Amino acid sequence: MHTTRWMATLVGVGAFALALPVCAAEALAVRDARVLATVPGQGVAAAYMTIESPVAARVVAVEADVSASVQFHTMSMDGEVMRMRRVDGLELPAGREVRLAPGGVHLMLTGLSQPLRPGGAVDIHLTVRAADGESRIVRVTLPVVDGRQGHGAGHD
Ligand SMILES: [Cu+2]
Repeated sequence: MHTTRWMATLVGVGAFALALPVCAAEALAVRDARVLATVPGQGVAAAYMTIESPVAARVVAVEADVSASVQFHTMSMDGEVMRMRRVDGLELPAGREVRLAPGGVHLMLTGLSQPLRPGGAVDIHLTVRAADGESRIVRVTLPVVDGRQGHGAGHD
């Protein structure tokens, strides 16, 4: 009689509720993602992108297949010397663009296992933790672009 329909409604509601956090994390918008090409012998590469999360979240870890580790760096001038400092993660305020860009916060791929050539691409995985504790892994494909800004110079 009515029982079957009632059950179906319950299942529907349950599935919708479960899907919500997933949808929120999947709506993470990543734009202008790219990694700078390297020259032979260069073990690090800088990567940039613009990230926007609809909910307050934090990028707690980043991994790439082509590098031993991926770190967030900040950049600042110390007199005439550009200094980079590793930071632990990246805050994503709800609904606000966070720009990783030359001269500011950026991603650093360290311990590269291969040179990065213009025209290629690199996959990275962002572990994004929402304020409610829900974690998601978001894959981003970074095209390798020619970068002559000499970013690697600030690194060993
Ligand atoms: Cu750096």
